[in-house]
Amino acid sequence: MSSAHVPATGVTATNLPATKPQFPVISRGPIRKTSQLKALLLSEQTEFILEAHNGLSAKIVEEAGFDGIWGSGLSISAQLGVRDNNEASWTQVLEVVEFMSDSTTIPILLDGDTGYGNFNNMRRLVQKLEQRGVGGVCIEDKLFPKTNSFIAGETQPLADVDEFCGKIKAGKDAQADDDFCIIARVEAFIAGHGLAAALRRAEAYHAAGADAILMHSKISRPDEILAFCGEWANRSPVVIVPTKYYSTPTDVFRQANVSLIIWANHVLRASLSAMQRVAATIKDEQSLVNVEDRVAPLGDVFRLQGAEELQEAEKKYLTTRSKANCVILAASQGAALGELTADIPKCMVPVAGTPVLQRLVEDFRRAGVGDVHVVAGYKADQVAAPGIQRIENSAFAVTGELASLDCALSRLTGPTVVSYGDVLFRRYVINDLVDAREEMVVVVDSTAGESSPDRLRCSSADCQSVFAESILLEKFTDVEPHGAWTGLAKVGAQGAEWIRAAMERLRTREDFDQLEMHNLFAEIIEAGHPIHVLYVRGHWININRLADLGDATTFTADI
Ligand code: SPV
Ligand code: MG
Repeated sequence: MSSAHVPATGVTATNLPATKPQFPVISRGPIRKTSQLKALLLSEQTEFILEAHNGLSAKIVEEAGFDGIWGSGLSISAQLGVRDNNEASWTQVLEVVEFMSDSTTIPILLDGDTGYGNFNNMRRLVQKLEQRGVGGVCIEDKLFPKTNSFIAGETQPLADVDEFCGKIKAGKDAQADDDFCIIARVEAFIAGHGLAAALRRAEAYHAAGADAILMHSKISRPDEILAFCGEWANRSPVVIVPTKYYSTPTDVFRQANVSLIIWANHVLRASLSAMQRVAATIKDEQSLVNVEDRVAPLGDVFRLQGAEELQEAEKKYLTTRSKANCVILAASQGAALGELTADIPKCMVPVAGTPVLQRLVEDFRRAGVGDVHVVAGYKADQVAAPGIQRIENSAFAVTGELASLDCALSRLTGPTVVSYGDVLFRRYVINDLVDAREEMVVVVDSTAGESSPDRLRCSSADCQSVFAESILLEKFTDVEPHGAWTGLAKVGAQGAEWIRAAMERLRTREDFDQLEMHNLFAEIIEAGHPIHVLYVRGHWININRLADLGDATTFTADI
C-alpha cells in the first residue's frame, strides 16, 4: 500500500492503491448524457462537477468548462425559497431540472434526496428523469422527508439497509437506458455512525447495483472520507462532496482515487452574496449609477438565453404579413435638376449619398410595406432599389401622372400606398399613413405656402388635435386653401376599386394623357366617395430643384 503525505494540512492518505483502478472505459464525448455521466464516473482521472439550480446557472456551469452538473437539492430548494426538507414536491424539482437539462449539453447528476418515497416512487423518478435527458440520480439512505445533512445530521434517522437496497434495485430495473447512473449516498458518517457502518452500507448498495457510492461527511477534515476510500479499495467509483473539508488539497482526493468530486453549492452562494450586495446598494443610493458597471451586462443575459438564435430563426420562419404594398410614380426626368438628371432620373439623384428612391423604399419597408412597384419612364433602366419591381411607362415623355398610375393599376389589389418618387417624409408620417384604416387617405401639409402646387380645401382646417374628427378632402383649389397635397396617399381594397372606376371614366377624356393625380381625386370626390385627410405640419420634402437638394440633405440628417 502506498501512502501520500500532504504537509499543508497534515492529512495522510493511508491504505490507498497507487492509482485509480481501471473500470471499463467508455469513450468521452458520447451524445447521450447518461453515457457522458457514466464516462465521468469511470474515467481514469478524478473528475469534477459543479452545482447549478436553474437553467441559467446550469448554462454558466457548462460555459465555465465543466463536464457535468450537480442538480443540488439544497440549491434548487433554496432558489425556490423553500427549505431542503422536501418542501418542494418532486415534480417541482423535476420542472427545474428539465429547464437545466434543456439549456445544456453536459450531463446532470440530480440530487434525488431519498427518491421521494419508496421503491415505487423511485421507479417513476428514474423514468421521468430519463425522459428529461438527465444523466443520473443520487439517492441518500435517509427517510422521507429528509433534512439537509448539515442540519443536525446526528438526529436524522437512516433508512433500513434492505429497504434502501430494494429502492436501488427498483431504480436500476426501471431504467431504459443502460448508462443511466444511480449513485447511492451513504449518510452513516453524517448520522454519527462509524466507518464500519459506512462500509457495510456501501457494500450492500454496491451489491444492489449502485453505479457508484457517494460517501458524505460533515467534518472539516477529510479523515472519514480517506478512511473509507482506503478500506473500500475501489470496489466501485467513489463520489465525494467536500463542502465542509474544502481546505483539503484536491490532490489528496486524487491520491485517494476519488472518481468524482461535487462542488455542491457554490454557484448558489456566489449569486446570493452578489444579489445581497446589489440590492443593498440600490436601496441605499436610490440610483443605479454605482451598480451598472458591477453587474453582468444585459448582453450577457441575452447571450446565455440564446437570443441571437431566435433572431436568426425569426428571419427564417416568421414571414410577417406586410401591412400594405406600394406604388411609386417615378417616371419623370426632373429637368429642373439640370446636369444631375442627364443620365439618371430624378428619383435616383443621391441625397447624402443615397438615392431618393432607395431612402423612400427603406422608409416604406420600415413601416411594414411589402411589395414596392415603381413606375419608371425616363432612363428606366437606371431605376433601382433593393427588392423593387419596376414597371415601365414607355410613353413617359408625352404623358402625365395618371398614365403612369394606369400602368400600375393591376397592382392596386389590397391596401396600397401611392407616392411620388421625389419626396421624403419623417418616418412617423409614413407610419401613420400605413396604419390608417380609411379606404382613401391623402397626406396634406397644412403649413404649405403659396408656391406649393396641389393646394386644396378640406372639410375643416388643421386644428392640430390628435382627437380631431375625420376631415375630408373637398377640392383642389388655390382659393383659401387648407394646405397642399404632399404626393403621398393610401387606398384600401375598396379605394382601389374607386380608383379603377374613376380611371375608366377619365380614360375616355381626350386629355387623359395630360391628367395628374389631383384630377383623379376630383373624379373620386365627384363620384361621392370620401377622401380622408391626414394633416402634417411640414416634416417632408420634395426634390424638384437644385436648391432642394441641400434642404434634403439637412432633412435626412434629422430623420
Ligand atoms: C445538496 O447539494 O443538496 C446535497 C449536498 O445534498 S449537501 O448539501 O452537502 O448535503
Ligand atoms: Mg441534497
